[in-house]
Amino acid sequence: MRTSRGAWSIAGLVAGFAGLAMAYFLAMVTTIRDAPNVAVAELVVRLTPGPVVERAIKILGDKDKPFLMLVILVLSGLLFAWAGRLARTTWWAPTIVFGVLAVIGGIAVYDQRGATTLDLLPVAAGFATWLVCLSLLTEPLRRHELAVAETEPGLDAADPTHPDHTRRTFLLRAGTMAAVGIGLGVVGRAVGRGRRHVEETRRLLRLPGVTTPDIPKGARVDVPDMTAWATPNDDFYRIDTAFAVPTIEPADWELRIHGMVDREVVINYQQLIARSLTEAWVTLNCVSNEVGGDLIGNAWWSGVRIADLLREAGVQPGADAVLQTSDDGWTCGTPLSVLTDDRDAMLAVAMNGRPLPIDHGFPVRTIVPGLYGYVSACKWVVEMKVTRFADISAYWTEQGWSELGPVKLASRIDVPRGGGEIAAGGAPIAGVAWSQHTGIRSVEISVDDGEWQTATLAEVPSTDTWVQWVAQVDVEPGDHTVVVRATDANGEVQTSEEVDPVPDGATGWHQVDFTATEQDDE
Ligand SMILES: Nc1nc2c(c(=O)[nH]1)N[C@H]1C(S)=C(S)[C@@H](COP(=O)(O)O)O[C@H]1N2
Ligand SMILES: [Mo]
Repeated sequence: MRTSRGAWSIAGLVAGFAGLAMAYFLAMVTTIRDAPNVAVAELVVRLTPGPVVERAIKILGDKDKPFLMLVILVLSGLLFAWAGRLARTTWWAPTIVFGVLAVIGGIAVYDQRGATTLDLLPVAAGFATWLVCLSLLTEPLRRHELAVAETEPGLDAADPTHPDHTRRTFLLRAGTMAAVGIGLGVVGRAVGRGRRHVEETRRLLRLPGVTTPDIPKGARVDVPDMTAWATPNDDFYRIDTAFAVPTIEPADWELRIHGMVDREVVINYQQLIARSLTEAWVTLNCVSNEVGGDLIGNAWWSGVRIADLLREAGVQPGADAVLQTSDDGWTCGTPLSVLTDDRDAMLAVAMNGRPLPIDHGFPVRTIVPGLYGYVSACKWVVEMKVTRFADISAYWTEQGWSELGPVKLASRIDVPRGGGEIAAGGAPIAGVAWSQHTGIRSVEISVDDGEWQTATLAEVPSTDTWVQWVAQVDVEPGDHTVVVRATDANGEVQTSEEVDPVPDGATGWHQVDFTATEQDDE
């Protein structure tokens, strides 16, 4: 007696659905819009001629989508079972079946609006899960066939070559995979639902006092391809340690200010947004930003001044730090001084006139002009403990990053990009410079190690933002190099010393190679 075809089909089915569950789970926790099988359904709808879709809707009513999903899952199931049966004779045949399915899933995911290569991760993980699970299941089946064919009577049932043993191994593995798969599905569903609901709440939120940003006159230099002065939310860099970002309903949010204070303050979202709001343009950047890097953005933030809340709590003498904690457990230690002086350190609720995007800390995050994000800009902030630096450690300082994180004076060339082209005989070179809360006095560039040439600065509303600069150059056709340096409002000149981001931010001058080409003047 050999194993029945049924066992091989079951191996294919269990492996197949385990792979789908893995893909679904990853799509939900990495906040990708939906699972690959849903993307396939959408692709099918897009590719189906309109009249057919209308017909289907007429027949099926609002059950059209569940019906299509069911068809896709049943078809997948048949293919999974078939792949399992193929595995009995050829190891590579199921790989091809799964491979083709993965490619279809990948195409469907990639075809979605705004898809990135990262969105392919669930598909790739699902494919890997298929292959691993299938080989874990076919291995005992193969041994079972041998065992049935060759076992001598009287062999102990605990012996690995006994048919009972191989059968048990198979059932145990298949059962475990099914259970883990169901678990992934359930958790993925809960995470996905939570996010969708918070996304909905966020979309419908109206925040009185939050105004839409007006880009200050004169803040932009008029140069083609120049970086936007105000960074749109969708383009704003994102850095955090969260695998699944916290999804917090505003109604559930609460901030506790405690530690070395006279009165503990607990404030909920309604109470927070009922207070008077401060709004300001603030440029936020990451300590990990390399010279010339793009981990920097400028936005119009609306929020409540932290200084006022701390005053109400009554900070006790001896405190010099605030340990901020995020809903996801991430922490940062912020100097008390920057939270209580006259700068716009705030609990921000809106970014560019809209409630904070979930990825950028919804419903509330901290923004402190003049400090790197890792010591100040706590997203999904839920706790502030007034304390002493001597008594605390925080997420990044435990990894060896510096305790204090004031931003360093820096400048960047944006036009031309490295390897780019400009017109020979007269063209603009432009970029940004920043030293938040200190301000930029001047920017200079030098082409091919020539004399420093002073750039023209655009106007900024405060010292808390980056400033755009432009310089007109006149170069011969051919390859050139340009380097930039800034001077801050105190007269300090940006250092040329090249230092890595660890432990407290990179320094060095940004340099760009470019080619100047003759222009036809017609
Ligand atoms: N909860 C939480 N907040 C966080 C971080 C994080 O990992 N978790 N990263 C910080 C770092 S290092 C930076 S540079 C900024 C980035 O903010 P953004 O993602 O909105 O640009 O958030 C800060 N706030
Ligand atoms: Mo950062």
